[in-house]
Amino acid sequence: TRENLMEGAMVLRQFALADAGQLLNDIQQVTVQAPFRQMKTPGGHTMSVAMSCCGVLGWVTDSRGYRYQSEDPVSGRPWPAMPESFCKLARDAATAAGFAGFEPDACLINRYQPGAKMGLHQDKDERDFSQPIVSVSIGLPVAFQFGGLKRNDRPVRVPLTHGDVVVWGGAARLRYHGVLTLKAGGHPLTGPYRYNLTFRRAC
Ligand code: MD3
Ligand code: FE
Repeated sequence: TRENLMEGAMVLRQFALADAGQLLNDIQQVTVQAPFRQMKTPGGHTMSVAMSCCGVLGWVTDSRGYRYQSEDPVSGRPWPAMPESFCKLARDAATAAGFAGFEPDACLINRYQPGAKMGLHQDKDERDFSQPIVSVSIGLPVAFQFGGLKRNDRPVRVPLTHGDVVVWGGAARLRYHGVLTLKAGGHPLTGPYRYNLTFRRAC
């Protein structure tokens, strides 16, 4: 099913359900080469979400700031290539949401453990905000927060569950958003974790 969360934000419920096993295999392959790590924010805090990346560009944060770069700072090597299963899903979801021609060059892989969360923020490290962001939820469910264009705009809560795909474009692209604390649980495919893949056109 396709539901319009708000202008520009399309939820494709369970769009990735049939692909979840393949996606998890490919997450495993990528993270052998670029292991999950908890990065530091410019303010010196360690993020509770563990991250890895694949594709031509990866998103990183450290004491110098937030940015995209072509090397994994842990290994000094290029990020692993984006698996075909990732790329195909991102393109198909974007097309289904009205963004045919989306060619992501960056995929951020977020891994939430119990207690992990992501505070309200905007995604604005990319060059072209006319390009959408595609996000894929795998494993444990979580409550997602979708706010406005100002940090103080009261967010709405949206549950995101295994297999859900959201395409954020147009008027939704610069809205504040975040993820509430992951509650402990067990998922048949991911155990204690929630994974989120975010596909972007960074440059
Ligand atoms: C709404 N990740 O990595 S994905 C992120 O579940 C991030 O891991 C969350 O926010 C996660 O930056 C949420 C959903 C998402 C992604 C990008 C957006 C929602 C968005 C950009 C604009 C508006
Ligand atoms: Fe974000």
